[in-house]
Amino acid sequence: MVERRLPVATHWGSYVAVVDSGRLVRIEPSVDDPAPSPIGPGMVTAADDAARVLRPAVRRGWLEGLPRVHDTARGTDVFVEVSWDEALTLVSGELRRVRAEYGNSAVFGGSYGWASAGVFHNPQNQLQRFLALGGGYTDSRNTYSTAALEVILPHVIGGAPWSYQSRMPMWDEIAENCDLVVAFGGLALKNSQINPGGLARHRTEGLQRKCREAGVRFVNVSPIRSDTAGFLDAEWLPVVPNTDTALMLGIAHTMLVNDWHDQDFLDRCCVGFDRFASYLTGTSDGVVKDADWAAGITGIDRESITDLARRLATQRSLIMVNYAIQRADHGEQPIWMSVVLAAMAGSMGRAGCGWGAGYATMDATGVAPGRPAVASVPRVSNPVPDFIPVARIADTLLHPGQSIDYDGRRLTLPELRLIYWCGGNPFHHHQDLHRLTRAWQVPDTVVVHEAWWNTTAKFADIVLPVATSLERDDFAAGFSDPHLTAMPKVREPAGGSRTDHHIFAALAARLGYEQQFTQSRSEFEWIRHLYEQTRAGLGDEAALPDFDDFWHSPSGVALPALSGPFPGSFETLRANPQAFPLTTPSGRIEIFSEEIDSFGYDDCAGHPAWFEPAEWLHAEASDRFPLHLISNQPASRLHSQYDNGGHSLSSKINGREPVTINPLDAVSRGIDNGMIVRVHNDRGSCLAGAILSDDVMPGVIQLSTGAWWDPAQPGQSGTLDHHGNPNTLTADRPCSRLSQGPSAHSALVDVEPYDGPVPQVLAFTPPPLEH
Ligand SMILES: Nc1nc2c(c(=O)[nH]1)N[C@H]1C(S)=C(S)[C@@H](COP(=O)(O)OP(=O)(O)OC[C@H]3O[C@@H](n4cnc5c(=O)[nH]c(N)nc54)[C@H](O)[C@@H]3O)O[C@H]1N2
Ligand SMILES: Nc1nc2c(c(=O)[nH]1)N[C@H]1C(S)=C(S)[C@@H](COP(=O)(O)OP(=O)(O)OC[C@H]3O[C@@H](n4cnc5c(=O)[nH]c(N)nc54)[C@H](O)[C@@H]3O)O[C@H]1N2
Ligand SMILES: [Mo]
Repeated sequence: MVERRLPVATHWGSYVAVVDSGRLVRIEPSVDDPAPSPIGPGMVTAADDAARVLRPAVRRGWLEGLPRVHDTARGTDVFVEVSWDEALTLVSGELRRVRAEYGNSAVFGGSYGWASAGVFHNPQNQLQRFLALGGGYTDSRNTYSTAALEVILPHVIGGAPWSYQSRMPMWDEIAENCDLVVAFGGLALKNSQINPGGLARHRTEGLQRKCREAGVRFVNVSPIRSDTAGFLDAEWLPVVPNTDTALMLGIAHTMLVNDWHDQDFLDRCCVGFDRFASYLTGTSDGVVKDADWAAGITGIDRESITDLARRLATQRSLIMVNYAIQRADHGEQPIWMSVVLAAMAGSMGRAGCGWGAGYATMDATGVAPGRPAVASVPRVSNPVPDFIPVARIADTLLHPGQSIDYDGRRLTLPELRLIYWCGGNPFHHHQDLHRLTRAWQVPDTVVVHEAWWNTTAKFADIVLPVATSLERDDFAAGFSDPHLTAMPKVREPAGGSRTDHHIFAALAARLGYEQQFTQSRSEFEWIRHLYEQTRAGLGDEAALPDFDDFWHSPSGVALPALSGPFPGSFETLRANPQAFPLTTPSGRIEIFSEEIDSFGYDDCAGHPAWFEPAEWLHAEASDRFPLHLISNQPASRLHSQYDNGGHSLSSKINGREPVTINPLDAVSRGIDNGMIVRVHNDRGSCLAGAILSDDVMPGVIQLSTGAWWDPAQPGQSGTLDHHGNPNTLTADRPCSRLSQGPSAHSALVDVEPYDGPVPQVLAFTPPPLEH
């Protein structure tokens, strides 16, 4: 017996794999990590569970040929296991046919999803390189995380969509300089377990503690109390979901009428405050946005609003917004309005104060302003110009040829014939899975690379089994994490699984461009090459070890820290707006945007404004569906990843996803702790296990994302989900014509005890397989 200890890097942190005679025995926290995530150890049992895809498989109806288009059998059919040779011949043949008959834009390679850590094996990069070399594909733009923010912020503060990350105060600076943090959507530590691409150490909790010890006061504006850690002693303002904009307007009005606002900063560094002020005072629309008005909408009383306005304006303050508040109908508005509020409060551009987004949504934001560039698989420019806003996939399939608005442009939705998904799980992540099921019947062919028979694999035509990140060599470089970690393979791929790269190389060989795809490098040569390229790019000062030393170093290597001020800094703007303009049309913060105004949208005006969401607690539909569904990120996994892992499975109640309900709402419905309940609306229904808690405000229920969708009758619209995926209930409605982003957090439901026979959860059971 030879026990080996090898480093493991994941989106939820770094670990050590203990391997005995080639068998993965356990995954231990890394000793360097002060707050390791419990998700990692639970990966071990999933590695060989019954849900693993072991061989290429083709849906029988697809193999038999007809009907393929508008095929209602997707999601319900038997799969036939085939050899790799046969599978690759089918996929390459189908790509060739679709390209020849319909053109390359008929191939959808948008393939949104988080996949796994690893610089080389990034599946989207591999897929898009493969498809681009073959003539191109329809791409997707923006993310499910922050589509509204990504589109609105460049208009308001300039810069690239994600540039705010290096322009906002870091936790260290907050501890040193700030008195008051008001966090819209809170600062849930459960979310800071995660960082895209990996992270060497979880630092957010320690940094939050440091702020508290330094005396910073926190206000949690959120429907859920536990969105801030207990040690922060935060004041909790339970806000009616989706009404943050109204609350901020009420605060802004209070600042304005009391003359608490920073007129000097507004004059020198912003444009359009006058026009916005006439909206606040009601001159432009007859509605005074005062604290009473805001109280009526938000459920926060007038005194609290007034008090918050005074403290924000008179103390050294920081306004934080999370991402959830913009995954909602009109999600652009709270983001835009939060910038305006920070500008009014006089804190923008002062050390450790002002405005920032996404603190504690990942371990990187607010921890480090970025990291030096790391080489990645070279992108090939896509010859097809077509793209869709990421969350408009069902619209595109259902309404090809239709035009939609997007950030001042008109887009024509392309006709998609072949969907190629690799590294994402749309049957977890997309809103209204019933509508997605209908849309999924449209294309000729759906190809999916997956390691497990999750719902997306079950709804595919051709499933190619992939090696997991534990089953291949790579190295990790997390988003903003100044660290590189070697990821040597800790076990052999399960069954006949292959890496995504291996699959694409074999397909490229059949299609005649293998050499362009692989550049004649083996996988290990690529990894060495990308590391050495990174090392050379960083130069002598970074002094990174050579590849062989790096590869054998158990805890990886640190990259040099970046230091500011960064382009578009609010500090330099405040100091000298002429010398350091922003890249907005005016060079200043745009409280009024002539550009957005010129788009003429009825759902996104020239300045931030309150629009009633389509679904919220004061909507008419709340008579029938009186509870607002918050489908936030799960504490026990990353989205749907490792829902079959030990940690997530241990969080289930009677095999179902937990749903948290306020005792007032539960008791009036006869619901007890631990009971199986049915959550429902007109779009669908699911079972879940009830948890009663005062942490969730009355009128709100919380059901995290990511339980593998388990439709009672797959393929049938509205069917009951036995497991508890909230996207069986959410609406597939764009935030607005500006961003076309997803609006998962605008959904009304009701909940009742479930009295029927308790069905078995089949989410982790493969479909019927034939050989
Ligand atoms: N209702 C509601 N819905 C939401 C949200 C919400 O707040 N509410 N949040 C949204 C957000 S912010 C996001 S980011 C999305 C997340 O949506 P996704 O990113 O699609 O979710 P994941 O579960 O991370 O899916 C990743 C998939 O890739 C597979 N995978 C992992 N590694 C590899 C690999 O190397 N190769 C291949 N081929 N596959 C791999 C995993 O098995 C998994 O099935 O969900 C969105 N959906
Ligand atoms: N453990 C874990 N961590 C994760 C992820 C994961 O899957 N698991 N996913 C990662 C990803 S991809 C992303 S994008 C980030 C997402 O980061 P966020 O979007 O910030 O996270 P969520 O958990 O969806 O939401 C956080 C809280 O926002 C509050 N909220 C919802 N709607 C409203 C509203 O209208 N107003 C107010 N004031 N508050 C509201 C809810 O109470 C919710 O608990 O998290 C990342 N972190
Ligand atoms: Mo996300």
